[in-house]
This record gives sequence, C-alpha cells and structure tokens, in this order.
Amino acid sequence: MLKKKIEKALNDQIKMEAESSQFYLAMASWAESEGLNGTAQFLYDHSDEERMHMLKLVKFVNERGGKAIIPALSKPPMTFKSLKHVFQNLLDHEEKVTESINEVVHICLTEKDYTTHNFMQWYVSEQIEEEALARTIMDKVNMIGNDKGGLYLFDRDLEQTNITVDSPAGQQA
Ligand code: OFO
Repeated sequence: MLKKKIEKALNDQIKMEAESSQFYLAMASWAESEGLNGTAQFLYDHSDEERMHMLKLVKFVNERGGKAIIPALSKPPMTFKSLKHVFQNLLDHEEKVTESINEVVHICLTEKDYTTHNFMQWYVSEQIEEEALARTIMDKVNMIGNDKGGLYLFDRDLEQTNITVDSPAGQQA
C-alpha cells in the first residue's frame, strides 16, 4: 500500500508529465503551422512520449493500492517567438522535470519506500537522456543562427531523431 505522502508526490508527477505532453503538443502544432514539419514530427513524438510517462505513473499508483488522479491541464501558449524559443522552453522544462523527479526520489528515501524508489529509477535515467538530447538540439539551433539553409537541414534531421529511449526489460514504456 502506498503511503499518502508518496501517493501525493506521484500524483503531482502525473500532472507534471501530463503538462509536459500538452506543452510539447502546443509546440508541435506551432511548428507545423510554421512549415517546420520535421520539428513538428519530433515534438509530436515527444508529446506522446510524455503521455506514456504519465500513463506509466497512473498504472503504478493504481497497482500499488493508491488512486491516480487524472489532472485538469492549463492551456499552453499557442505561439512561440522562434525555433530557438521553443527549444529553450523545452530544455528549461526538462530541467524542471528532473528537479521534480529528484524530489520524488528524495521523498521515497525519507519514507523508506524502496519499491517506489526502484520504480522511479527509470525516470531518473530517462531525464538524463532527455536533458542531453535537449542540450544537443539547443547547441544546433544556436549554431544555425539565421542561416536558412541550416534551418532546412536542421528541420530535416530532426524528423529522423528518435525521442524514444529504451525502457528496462519488463516495463511497458
Ligand atoms: Fe517525462 O520526461 Fe520529459 O518531461
């Protein structure tokens, strides 16, 4: 049975993953409307990935005898100033998610819930991958600057970039 404190921390994390999915969906839609189809595809996939992170938590909370809360979501922005602005937002957001995951891990340790602690390790690794990817993309965006040819290649390359990282055996990611 989940302790109330852990259940609350996991439900907060469910909300955060749902907000991430919604935020990236808004970015994807903006990119698509700007004709950046590769970027849009990458962000649509990223949004799906975040929904999967949320679902995994929902199932875990319910399986452990808690009650998952499906949250109301705030409306994300509809427009972004630039591609750089999109990816800076994405990187900042991922850093916030990492902090939040670390906080959940910390609560697991103080509450001596080693089962949830073990479950959360998947998220810890995932955040390392996602932050690294977001930084690599930001570096590229900075390198391109206002070069239209560079932007074309960047957008094309992003379409091939796979956001999905490996999930540990036996865990439905
Ligand atoms: Fe759920 O990993 Fe990004 O936010």
